[in-house]
Amino acid sequence: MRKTRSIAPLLVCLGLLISACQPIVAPAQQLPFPPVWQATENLAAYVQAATVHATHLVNQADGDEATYLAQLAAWGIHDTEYTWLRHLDVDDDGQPEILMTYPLVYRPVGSADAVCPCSLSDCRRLLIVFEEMFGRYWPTVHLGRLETGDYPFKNRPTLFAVDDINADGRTEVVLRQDWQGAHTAGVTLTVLHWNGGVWKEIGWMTQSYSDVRLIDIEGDGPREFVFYGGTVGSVGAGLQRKFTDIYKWNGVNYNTLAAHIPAALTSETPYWKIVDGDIALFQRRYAAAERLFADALAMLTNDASDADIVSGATGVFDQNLLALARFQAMYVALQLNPYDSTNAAAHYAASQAEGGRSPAWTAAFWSIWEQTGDLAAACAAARERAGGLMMEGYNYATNPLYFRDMLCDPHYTWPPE
Ligand SMILES: [Ca+2]
Ligand SMILES: [Ca+2]
Ligand SMILES: [Ca+2]
Repeated sequence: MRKTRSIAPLLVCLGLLISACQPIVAPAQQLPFPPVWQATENLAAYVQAATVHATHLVNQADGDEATYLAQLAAWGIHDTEYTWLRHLDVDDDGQPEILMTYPLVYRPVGSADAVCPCSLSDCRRLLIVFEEMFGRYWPTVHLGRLETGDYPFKNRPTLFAVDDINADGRTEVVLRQDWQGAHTAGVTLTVLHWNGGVWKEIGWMTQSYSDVRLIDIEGDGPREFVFYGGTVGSVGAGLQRKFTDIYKWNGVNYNTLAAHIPAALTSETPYWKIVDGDIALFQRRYAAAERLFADALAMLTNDASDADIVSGATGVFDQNLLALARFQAMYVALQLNPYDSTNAAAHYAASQAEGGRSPAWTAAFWSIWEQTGDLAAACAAARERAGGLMMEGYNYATNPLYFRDMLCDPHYTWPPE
């Protein structure tokens, strides 16, 4: 009892002390809403104000991501897919830095609405690096191309990777920016390296509608960037398909396009079946070519498969594709069976029944071949008959192709796009 009575005043005193000290130990400082950028405002001034605000924010959160996100949420900013703090040693000095993705709140030109808060569909961000010194976080460098460009706030950098991706023993920072054009969206990657004084850009790559991977394809150490996509998002772009672009470390940067590979043999339409069939012919892969031309014929002669042909393909376009597929099927049948023309003759007969342009080309070919067995001379006759006609349905995303270049062994530049 005595003992209890003796420490009671002490507890009261201690309680007073703690409550009195609380504002000093953990300041109940209320941060104002982030600075709002207006389109007419000076960019540098905004970035400076935002950096000051972000510095208060990261120190108030004491570098804690959950606290940081909670503060953003309290302001009504729910960009949690991209907004975070990362503790990473980006300059290889053994001490982690903080990389903060900071929401850029802006007011669009001509908008009377006060503030458009950052949302997932249209969120602009700053990426800021903080160093820890003397128990506080200090801003160092802005990453990305924020300070340059006609419309810098189109930049939306997020961290794609922080690692030694080129196997030189130093850390790289890879930023990802998702861009949105008039009718096409895409992704841009920027590779940055801390050279001891400034961030150096050692890679810049972009592709539309892209899935991006960072993998070491050959297993030799440095990783490659593999982009799969590349289509254009407008009706006027016409028939397209995805392709794979591979960017490789060349000892200096990541700007070397090491490979550009159409998504061969995954042709989505009769057109691409035929193009891939021609590629297979060019490679002397006759069985693959035969299958691809047969697939194209099946799609073009079966009404139920018309859904496979993208909207915008006209009846004339389909007829041309049918003529090409028929001719090429006949040609590859002769390549596969030079001493048995049964299959080729069946295609020849079908071509005469199907109408369109096919009868003329095929008849020119067939008469020469029947008389001489000379494929080259027969092909030359067919090409001459095709003349200067080009495929209809081409557009800005697809190089126009001459029929004569698509007959027999292809004569156009690979890969056609
Ligand atoms: Ca460091
Ligand atoms: Ca490296
Ligand atoms: Ca590699």
